[in-house]
Amino acid sequence: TSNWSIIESTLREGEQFANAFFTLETKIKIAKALDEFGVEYIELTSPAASPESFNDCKTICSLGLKKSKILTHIRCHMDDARLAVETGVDGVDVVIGTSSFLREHSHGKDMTWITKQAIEVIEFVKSKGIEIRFSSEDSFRSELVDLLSIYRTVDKVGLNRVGVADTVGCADPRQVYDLVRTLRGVVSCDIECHFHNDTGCAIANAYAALEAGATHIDTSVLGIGERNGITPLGGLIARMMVADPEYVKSKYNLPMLREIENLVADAVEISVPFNNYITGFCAFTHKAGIHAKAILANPATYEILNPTDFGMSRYVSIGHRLTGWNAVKSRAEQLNLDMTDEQVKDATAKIKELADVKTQSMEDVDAILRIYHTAITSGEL
Ligand code: HCA
Ligand code: CU
Repeated sequence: TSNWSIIESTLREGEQFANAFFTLETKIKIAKALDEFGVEYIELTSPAASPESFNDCKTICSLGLKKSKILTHIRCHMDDARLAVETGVDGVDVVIGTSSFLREHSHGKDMTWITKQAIEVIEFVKSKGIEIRFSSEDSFRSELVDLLSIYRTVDKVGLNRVGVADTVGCADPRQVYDLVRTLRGVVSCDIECHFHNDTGCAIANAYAALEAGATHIDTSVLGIGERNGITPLGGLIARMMVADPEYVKSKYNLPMLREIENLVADAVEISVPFNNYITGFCAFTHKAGIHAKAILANPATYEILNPTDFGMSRYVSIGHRLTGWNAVKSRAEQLNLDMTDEQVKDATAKIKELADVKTQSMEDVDAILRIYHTAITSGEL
């Protein structure tokens, strides 16, 4: 799983999130932050969506970002393709529904028509010297023969990537692995994957896709998108940091993750979830006495990710009934209070007694420690 890229779709899929409304100013801020973070591609809403979408796309293309290439995302239609190539984008992501659900209830076209249309759009975009990707919407509810046949055809025509999309979030990692593996044997171009998170598989599916030979994963910041969204940028980073830390660290400016999430959370008026990957408030908080003791001895005992890689810090929670004297001792040391183990154990018993009534804040814990310490130095204990 090394040699893959991120197609960051906060400014396309993310605009389909219920709360999203991005002004040009906000889009520019997000695009610059993503560029700074180091994503390889930034995908923007179709210029065919509205006049402002067209203008915003043009403006973002003219920012001259350092690293990220700009893509826009269009229907498989010549009118959209003509607009897209006028915006100055580096690449165009084309999509069309191939499942019977979408063929019958959305555009009403058969595979022969879809294939012909795809070739025309691909040839046109290529003729402008722009990157092109062709993707089938709702890939996992499409007929495998239809999918493979259209991918094979477009690969022969020649293009940068084909895309697989789990539009409804129904796929599981094994299905993803099988489909991408099969596709890897059929096309020679790159393979991009897009996973919705309706059943909580979006990160695992992205990982399975990479293991099977996919080269590009679609993400959005905090996973925002249609319904409950897609593979979150931070979640993919967390997963890949475990799989291949050096590669991830070499490519991305990891301490920026939190800033980008805060920026997007503010823009769409949500808060970062408590259990968010890497940046959730308790992502590096250790609580039970046994955990705290081990973490204080060696953080790797109970941490697979190192908070400092992301500019985050570790926190050992002390003022609760599950606490242990090792954690209390370490706090006493931090406070420069000279206490014997026996004295620390007495203080721990007091903390537990109080915490049985109500969780004690760090200030409460510190106060208890200071009282015990004063009592010791004054000879009362
Ligand atoms: C949608 C389109 C899409 C496209 C994915 C892709 C999907 O239904 O809004 O271009 O690969 O999920 O199918 O986001
Ligand atoms: Cu989608």
